Amino acid sequence: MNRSMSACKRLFLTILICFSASHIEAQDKRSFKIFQFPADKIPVIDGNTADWDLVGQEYTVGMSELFDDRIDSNRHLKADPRNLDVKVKVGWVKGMNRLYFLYEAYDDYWDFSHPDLHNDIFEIVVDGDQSGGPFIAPFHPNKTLDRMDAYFSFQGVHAQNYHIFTPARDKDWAMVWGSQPWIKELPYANSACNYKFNPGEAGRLTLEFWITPFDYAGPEGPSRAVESVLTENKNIGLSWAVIDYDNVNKKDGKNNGFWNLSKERTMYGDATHLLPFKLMPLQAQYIKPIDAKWSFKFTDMERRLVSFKDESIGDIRSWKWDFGDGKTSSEQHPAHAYSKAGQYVVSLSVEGPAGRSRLSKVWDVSVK
Ligand SMILES: [Ca+2]
Ligand SMILES: [Ca+2]
Ligand SMILES: [Ca+2]
Repeated sequence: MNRSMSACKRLFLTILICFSASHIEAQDKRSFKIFQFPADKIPVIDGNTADWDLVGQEYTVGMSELFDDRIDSNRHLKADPRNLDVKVKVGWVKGMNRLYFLYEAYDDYWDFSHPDLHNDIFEIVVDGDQSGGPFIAPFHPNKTLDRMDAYFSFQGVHAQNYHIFTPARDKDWAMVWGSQPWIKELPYANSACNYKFNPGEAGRLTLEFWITPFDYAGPEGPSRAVESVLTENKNIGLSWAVIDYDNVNKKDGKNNGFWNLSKERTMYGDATHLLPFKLMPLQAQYIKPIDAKWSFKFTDMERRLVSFKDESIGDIRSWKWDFGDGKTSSEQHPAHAYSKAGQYVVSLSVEGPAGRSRLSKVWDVSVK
C-alpha cells in the first residue's frame, strides 16, 4: 500500500516537473535593444539611411526572429529572402518620447496599387508603459458592450497599432488601427520612404519614421493625451509583423505571408504578447569622460531655499558650487538659502582623474 502510494506520488511529481518544464520552454524569453542616438546625431527623416550607420549590428532584427504565424506560431519556418527580406532597427533620443525606426526590405512583388488594406504592410504595436492587456474592440473584456462604443473608448487608447503602407502611394502613410488617427501626424509622428519600383515589381525599400507612444490616446485628440515617458534602461512593449501581399489580382483579401516578431498572433490586439525592448544608455564613445551637470528645485520659496542636485558624468572626486551671491559649497548635493531676492548665476565645478568640468546657468535660479 505504502509502496504504491509513493510510486503514485513519484509519477505525479514526474508529470508535474515535465509539465512545468514544457511550460517554461514555451515562454518567449527574447528581449531586444533600442539604440540611444546622441542629441547631435538624431536621424533626419528623409529615407536616407546614412544617419543609422552608427547603430551596431546587434540592434538589427531580421527575418530569423520572425514567425510566419499563418502556419503555426511554434514552428519556425525558414524565411525565403528571395520572397521577402526585412531588417529593422529601433532608436531613441534621451529627453524625447519618440521611437525612431529604420525599416529596410526586399520584396519580390511590391503590392501597393489598391486604395485599401490590400498593400504590403509593416505593422507595429507599441505599449510604452507595458500596461499589457487587450486594446482592440473585439478583445474588450465586456462582450456586451456596443462594438463602436468599445472602439472609441478602448481601441488604441493604452497601446497603439500602426499599419504602415510599404510603400504608400496615393494613400496616407499609415492606418492607425484605433480611434486616434491624429497620432500619425506631426508633432507625434513623421515618416519618409525611398524606393524605385512600380507596383508588381521586385526591389528594395527604405522606410524611416518615428512615432510617439501614448499611455492614454483618446479619440478626442491630443488635449487630454498622456505620452509614454521614455527613460534610460526602461523596457517598453513592442512587436511588429510584416504583411506580404504578392498578387494584385488576388480577390480573397488574403495575404501571402504574415511574419510576426511575437510568437503570439494576437499581439496585434493584446499588448500582453509584446516583447520587451530596452531603451539603452548612450554608448561610451559618445560620453565625455567628465562633464558637469546639475539641476535644482525650490524647496521653500518663502525662505528662498533651493536644493541643488549634482548630475555630473564621470569619476568625480570634488565638487565646488558657486551660488552667485558670494557663497560657495563643496557638498555634492547642497541646499542653499538666499538672503535677497534676485537672479543669480550659479556654477558647479567638478574634478576627477579625467580632469575638470564646469557648468554655469545664467539666471535660471531666480528667487523673490
Ligand atoms: Ca535619414
Ligand atoms: Ca513577397
Ligand atoms: Ca509583397
